[in-house]
Amino acid sequence: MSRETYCLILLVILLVTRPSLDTRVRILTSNLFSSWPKKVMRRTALSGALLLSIPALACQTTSVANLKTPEKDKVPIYGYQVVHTFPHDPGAYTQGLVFRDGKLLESTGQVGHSSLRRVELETGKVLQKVDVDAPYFAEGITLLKGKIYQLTWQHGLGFIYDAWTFQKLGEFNYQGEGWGLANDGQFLILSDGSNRIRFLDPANFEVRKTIAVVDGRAPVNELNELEYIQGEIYANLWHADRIARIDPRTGAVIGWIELTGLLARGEVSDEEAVLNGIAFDETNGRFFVTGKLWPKLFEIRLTRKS
Ligand SMILES: [Ca+2]
Repeated sequence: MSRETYCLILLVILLVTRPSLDTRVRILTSNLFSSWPKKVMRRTALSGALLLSIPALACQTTSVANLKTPEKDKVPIYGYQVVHTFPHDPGAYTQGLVFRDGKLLESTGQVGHSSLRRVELETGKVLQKVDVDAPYFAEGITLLKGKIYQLTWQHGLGFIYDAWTFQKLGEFNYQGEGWGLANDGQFLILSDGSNRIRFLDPANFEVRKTIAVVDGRAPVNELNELEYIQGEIYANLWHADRIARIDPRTGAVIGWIELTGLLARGEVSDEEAVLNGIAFDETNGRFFVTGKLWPKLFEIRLTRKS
């Protein structure tokens, strides 16, 4: 008999007999040890129930452990195919990227060069731009219910803009650093360079939930630019040619996208010109990625590697 079958049978027996288990064990011990004092018999009955429970608990623990291990080992790895290559402003230090209504929205960083832009996908032409003045270093952006939210790196200050006019509507505060930003239609989803992702209520910017991103048991740190795509969080990792696909309920990494070789060697020279920027065209299912100071933006299709 397999261990699983044994555990199942034992659990069924326990469930069926549980309400009267104490009584049955007492009758049994009473018949066997009728001459023993009542106090001793009661102890024997309880010990019997405990002894029967221990294997069941052991079975349960083993089952949960068995469930976790294969999941950890089975995180799929994806590669890519380039569908289209588009021009991208090589002066844009990309910190936030969104696709909405046929255009890209982009946030660029570095003090004195920070901005919010609307960009034509096909040409890379900047159609609309508002500068973010020093001392602020702009970071992630997201568009939620007609408003664009933009983070700054180390000032704990965010800006809110009208999504069409780029008119500034307000500001908000948050604890710690601001790196990437996305939303799930309800909450702002914020990364801060650690493995922590916070969910902020856009009504008052209070933290409603925090998840710790882990690959198996290992924390996945330096989470950068984000995108919420079809129920998952996609996250760039700073200085890595890979994107993590994250379960927003648990923080578990449920897939890796390997993008090594996407931009040919020599196309950028700055060591900070790293992959950063994920956007998704919900209408047509198109997936876009670029990097800081990259001259190109790519539409890619994911391929399963393992
Ligand atoms: Ca994004």
